Amino acid sequence: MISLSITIANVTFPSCIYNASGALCTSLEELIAIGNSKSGAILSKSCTLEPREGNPSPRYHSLPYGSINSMGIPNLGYKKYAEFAKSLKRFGKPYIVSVSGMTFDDNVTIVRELSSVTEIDLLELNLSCPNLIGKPQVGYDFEQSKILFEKVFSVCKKPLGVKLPPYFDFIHFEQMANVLNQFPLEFVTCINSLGNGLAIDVETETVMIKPKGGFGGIGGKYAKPTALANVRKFYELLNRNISIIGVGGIETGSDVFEYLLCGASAVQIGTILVEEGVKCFERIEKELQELMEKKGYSSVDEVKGKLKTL
Ligand code: RRO
Repeated sequence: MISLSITIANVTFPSCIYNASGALCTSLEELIAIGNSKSGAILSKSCTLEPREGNPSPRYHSLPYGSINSMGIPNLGYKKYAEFAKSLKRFGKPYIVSVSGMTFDDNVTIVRELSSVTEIDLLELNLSCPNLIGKPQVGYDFEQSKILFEKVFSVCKKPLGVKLPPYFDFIHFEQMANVLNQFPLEFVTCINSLGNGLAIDVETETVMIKPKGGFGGIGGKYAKPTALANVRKFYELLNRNISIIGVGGIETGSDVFEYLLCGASAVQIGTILVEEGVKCFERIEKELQELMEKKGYSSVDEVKGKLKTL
């Protein structure tokens, strides 16, 4: 059988396919369900210093080719995700906590505290939540990102990666890559949802979600070409010791294969996990294995980055 196992920061993932932060991963029950599934890791919902209710509902809607959300970081507060670590250890796969502090100082505090919890394997610093009212995404401010990394790496004792927003212009890829290459980052996750999209119900002539007048992050198939481009561009620009994790519109094993070709070491599943539940991991893994077998590949590393250009 083809192995989909990978290693990032000396941590072994039994499969390169796992959940995206935000998709069915807020409560302990949901995290246990991911543990019991074929997901290659357990990644938590982004956490803040204090618990949050999030934005008013409705705040998620599925769309013909994906989803729109403006959740507003509903989560149990970082201390709970630290507490959960012990009971998630038994699943024998990495436990990753996503961090999305409301302020610069909150991010530093949360990273410092979580980095001393033995059973947490990695941290994913989310610089790209598009749904906080009055708060721009840090990932679009290259100078501020650099200042934050300087501080975060001075307190972090765990392998740490960063989740980025989508970029659309080559100069912005270069500016961000230039910042990222200066730090001991273990991975970069591309991409967060396409920020501030708008979905409309023609029948009622109304927006689909309540917060921010209906504006929200777009996920699913709508995001895939942009996500592939971000993975590819960062694969070209980043130091080779920084792994790239792809996320956006993955529904099938063939979708995962495209991400691997672009240079991803692993991928995360968001919208389709919400729609299909944790059984999606087994299906997508099987599809990927069958495709790789048909093409004569036997490991993720053999496919990684092999995209051909014309
Ligand atoms: O909770 C959210 O509204 C949310 C977050 Br933190 C994020 O990073 N991306 C997203 O689409 N929604």
